[in-house]
Amino acid sequence: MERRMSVATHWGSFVAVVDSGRLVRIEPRHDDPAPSPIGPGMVTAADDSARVLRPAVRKGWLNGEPRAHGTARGTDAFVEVSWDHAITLVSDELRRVRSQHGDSAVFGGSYGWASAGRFHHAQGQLHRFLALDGGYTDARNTYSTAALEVILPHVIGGHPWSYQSRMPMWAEVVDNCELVVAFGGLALKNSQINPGGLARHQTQDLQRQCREAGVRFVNISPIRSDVAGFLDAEWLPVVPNTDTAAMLGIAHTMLVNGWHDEDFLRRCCVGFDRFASYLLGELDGIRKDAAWAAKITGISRDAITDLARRLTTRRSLIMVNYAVQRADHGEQPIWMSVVLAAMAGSMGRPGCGWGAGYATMDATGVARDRAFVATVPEVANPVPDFIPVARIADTLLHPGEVIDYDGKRLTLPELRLVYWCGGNPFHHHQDLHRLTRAWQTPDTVVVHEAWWNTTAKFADIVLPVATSLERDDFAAGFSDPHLVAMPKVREPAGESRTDHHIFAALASRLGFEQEFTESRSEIGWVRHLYEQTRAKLGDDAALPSFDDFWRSSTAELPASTGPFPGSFEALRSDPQRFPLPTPSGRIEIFSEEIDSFGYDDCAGHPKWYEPVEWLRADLSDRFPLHLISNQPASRLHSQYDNGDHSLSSKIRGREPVAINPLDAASRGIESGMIVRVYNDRGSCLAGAVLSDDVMPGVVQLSTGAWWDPVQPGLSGTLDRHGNPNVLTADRPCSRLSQGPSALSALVDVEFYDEPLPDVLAFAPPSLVPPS
Ligand SMILES: Nc1nc2c(c(=O)[nH]1)N[C@H]1C(S)=C(S)[C@@H](COP(=O)(O)OP(=O)(O)OC[C@H]3O[C@@H](n4cnc5c(=O)[nH]c(N)nc54)[C@H](O)[C@@H]3O)O[C@H]1N2
Ligand SMILES: Nc1nc2c(c(=O)[nH]1)N[C@H]1C(S)=C(S)[C@@H](COP(=O)(O)OP(=O)(O)OC[C@H]3O[C@@H](n4cnc5c(=O)[nH]c(N)nc54)[C@H](O)[C@@H]3O)O[C@H]1N2
Ligand SMILES: [Mo]
Repeated sequence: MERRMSVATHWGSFVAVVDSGRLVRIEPRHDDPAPSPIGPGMVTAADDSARVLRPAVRKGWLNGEPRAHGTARGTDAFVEVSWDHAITLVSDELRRVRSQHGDSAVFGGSYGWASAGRFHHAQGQLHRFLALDGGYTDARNTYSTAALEVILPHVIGGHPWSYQSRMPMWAEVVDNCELVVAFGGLALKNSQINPGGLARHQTQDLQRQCREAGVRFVNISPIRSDVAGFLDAEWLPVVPNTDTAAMLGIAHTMLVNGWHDEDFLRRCCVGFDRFASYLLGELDGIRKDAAWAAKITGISRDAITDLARRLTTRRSLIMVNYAVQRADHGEQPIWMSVVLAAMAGSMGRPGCGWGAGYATMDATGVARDRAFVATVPEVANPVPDFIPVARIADTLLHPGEVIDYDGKRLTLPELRLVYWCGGNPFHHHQDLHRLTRAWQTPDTVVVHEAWWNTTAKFADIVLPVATSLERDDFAAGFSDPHLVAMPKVREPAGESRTDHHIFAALASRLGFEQEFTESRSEIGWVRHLYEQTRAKLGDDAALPSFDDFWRSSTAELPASTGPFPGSFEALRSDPQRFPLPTPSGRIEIFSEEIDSFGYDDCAGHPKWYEPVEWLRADLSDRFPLHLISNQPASRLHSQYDNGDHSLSSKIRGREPVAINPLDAASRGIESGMIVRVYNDRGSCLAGAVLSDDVMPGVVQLSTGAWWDPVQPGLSGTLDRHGNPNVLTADRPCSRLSQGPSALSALVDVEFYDEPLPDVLAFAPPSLVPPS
């Protein structure tokens, strides 16, 4: 007998069809106008050969071989052990490391997206466990938007993410805006996603409404298809990483023609004069005019002048995506985009002005916020140490070194035990060969994973976890006004357990089980968090009882009514009464605070800094193509790369790389050929796709193909599968944010004229008996 059950994921809600306990298929929900094809592809992965079925320990580690440096992490075989044995090994090692090296030697940053679900939130569970056990070194900011998160509080004030409720919503754009200029485009592929889940995908409809209302779109991006075809956008291909120069050219044109909004700049901003003298070249002798910008960006002088005119004469909205700041000096395009919007005269007008991240998930621009939903209670971390999230390899390689970060000086701690739960550093980090070297330094790496991905293969102790399909929970996405039930639709594969179950067992061994579990069962917790939500929202919200919710699978949350402090509309109306939460109370075009840090790579106002790697760098003689490693259309990061949908996107098993036909022709590359993408850091195979959508000089290879090194221990070894992070640089954006700069990398591409090696990314490591 078939049963239909609710499923919630970061890529939407679905219906699981289950027959006698077996998951048969996953279908779209009838009320989702744009369901993601990733959902149905999850079925086969649930039982594929890459599943981790039993706890496993790296052989060398188990045999007590040297625990730091020169280990065989990533190359060794694994020995399967019982849960009891695994729990003993992990709890003993936690005790040893804490007593010998202190609590800050335990790294619990564990960055990553894990899965939807309020209770089984991997990082929430890990942090609660580690905090109760004595604490851990944490990681700050995200791989998504580190530069933005650090710069924006200086410029517009408030919480790093507060811009999401302060910028115009799509519905307001429809009603009020005439011109959208999108730096980095508006890729619909990315709006499949909402962290935490979503009931219905809305962005596509909202974008269509804009078009129907006559809003014009300009796509400033190296890739034409970053904007949906139905928007009929103008495409201005831009040399990657030069958006700041383009914006400066537009700003200069506004200034010299007197088109800028002097009134707003005077009343609501500080520091325009100092910035203006930079624009005019009074400080460095270089006028940042349209001709200057054209040379750098490849956008014509006329197009830049035209944009300056249209931005100041139309009701306009300047959008920046996240990719533009995941780059060398990534703070600058974010800061400069705010300044440009302030100059354009639209800042603080309904549906106009400035906003970021519209094309990054089905949440930004859809709703300002959502009502309160309870989560697993946090426990304060007794250890104060943290690292900027993308400095993990630096920390492992150079403990004790002092680095700058947002005006502070941080000493990188010495990490002895790395605990990862719900993330995939061998997906997300840049320069994987460098990470591999760094990864040999700690004594022990513990990983909770469902699949033998690269991070699992590079661990010492792998604890197999149940997936989100294999546990009871409920989801509440970012700004999504729904709760969605997530009943267990199948039993955990093999001996896998939930993260919570594993931590409860460890807590029991370490003597704080009761504090960790609060004596609740897992379903008891789910019910508790739901009831807490229901009680907090009160009678007006009228949430159904837990049992009714569980039966009907969704519950509607009341709309969030704010307050949303820091509004630009309020600022425009009366800056004295409604100051921004910045030191000056205004938009900081010049920041005294940043200026006082004295950084040579982030001055007191937005500036053009040449990236280390870009198409006009000397290095382009050897590596003449700029690599865009953007988000994959066919999966979320590395998740479900082993699922049907992602697998069907591969070319002879390799990740597709898109290349302009001109660049392909000069290299004798044809569509469907397997090519080698390479630079001095590494190389990978990929399947060529010829496309006019990619500007000449640029190649596009999405992230997320599980890294498949031919010789795992060997630096620079060929990746058979197509993971761009063997090519990217592990270089901070600047001393201010220390963010990742994945989008600043030069490569070359050649036809791979050798016998094709099999892709072994999805094969488990060798599992051997104990010796
Ligand atoms: N070159 C380049 N690199 C990039 C980017 C880029 O643009 N270019 N983008 C960056 C960005 S924006 C991000 S956000 C990061 C993403 O990096 P990650 O968030 O690390 O990537 P995911 O593939 O989502 O990794 C999540 C992992 O958690 C596991 N998992 C899922 N659910 C659970 C669970 O319940 N418990 C446990 N224990 N594990 C679970 C999955 O199997 C998967 O291995 O990548 C960054 N890396
Ligand atoms: N399907 C899917 N959707 C996702 C994700 C996923 O893994 N899969 N990940 C989610 C996450 S964690 C995040 S943080 C967001 C990320 O959202 P974004 O960072 O906005 O997304 P990307 O796809 O990395 O980049 C979008 C486009 O930016 C353009 N671009 C790159 N560099 C430059 C540049 O220097 N200048 C200009 N003008 N354009 C440039 C590229 O052409 C690229 O296609 O996406 C989210 N959405
Ligand atoms: Mo991200």
